[in-house]
Amino acid sequence: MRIQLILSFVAFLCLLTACDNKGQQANKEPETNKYQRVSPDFNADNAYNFVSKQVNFGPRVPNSQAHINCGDYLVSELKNFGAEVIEQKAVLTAYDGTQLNARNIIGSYNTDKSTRILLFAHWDSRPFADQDNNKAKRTQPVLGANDGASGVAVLLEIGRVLQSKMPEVGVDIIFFDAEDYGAYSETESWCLGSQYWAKNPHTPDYSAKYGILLDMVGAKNARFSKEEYSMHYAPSTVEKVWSTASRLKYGHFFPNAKGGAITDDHVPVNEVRKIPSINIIHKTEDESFFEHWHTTRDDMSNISPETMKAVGQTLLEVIYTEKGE
Ligand code: AHN
Ligand code: ZN
Repeated sequence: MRIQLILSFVAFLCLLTACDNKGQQANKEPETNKYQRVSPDFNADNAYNFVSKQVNFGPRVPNSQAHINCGDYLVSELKNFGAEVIEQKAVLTAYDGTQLNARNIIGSYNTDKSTRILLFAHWDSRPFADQDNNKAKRTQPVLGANDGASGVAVLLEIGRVLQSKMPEVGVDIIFFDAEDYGAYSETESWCLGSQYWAKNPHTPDYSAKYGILLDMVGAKNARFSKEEYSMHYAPSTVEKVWSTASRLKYGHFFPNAKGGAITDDHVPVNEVRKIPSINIIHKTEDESFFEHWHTTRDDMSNISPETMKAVGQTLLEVIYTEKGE
């Protein structure tokens, strides 16, 4: 008798919850007030593998064999993803007089479109880990999993997506060389590849509606603040990218916070080529770069597919919501 009572009570409870679920289902808002993404999926595992592939060549320091091998790989990958590829080779003089055999690698999509978006990152890695805690390691080269390879990896995955479905606009991807061979006291010594390209674009009078630089976009819990040159030269692009990230629920990576000015590849693109360009770069709340910046610990252990997904999907959404001509 008692068992029966309990059983019927349990049955009664089940009925109640079933009714309740049904009620919730019926009351559920139609998904209309939820933002519907228009861009194809950015595959974060692919992006992760593109970082690993670059890092496995070793440090991509100009004039090294690893640098040549990785450059060849990037050219073949862009071609594989359907881009029209132009290689721009130049001998550039570093601050210490070293002649760098540099190579800017450019991959273009929808070349007949006049409305163009420029996406860029540097692909070289720093010759000295001068920020390493261990003094003995400061003359060693940097692997640059985050500082270099992460931005390139996000752009390779974007190239793969572009091939699968063309957006309305044209897109140019540039992997700049010789960004990281600089001396901290000499502003001009950084960004040699982008400085060269800004004065000698791959097509005469090349321009774009706006440019987006990716720098250190692969670390766990990355934080991208609104960098000062970006806000000065391209505030509407900053707004577009940050609001798109927020709509896609990636707002925690893109806080509404100002960051200081950074000498980086977007500076010559803004100042010489006059393309309004922003820098998506990892900066902590206390204004320092990502933890292992310019150390021997900038390796695969820092790399997070979640961070690259947030950056890559946001960029794809920006690209696929852009109207072309
Ligand atoms: C300077 O430290 C002068 N510029 C930062 C640009 C940079 C170096 N990004 C990655 N590595
Ligand atoms: Zn660097």
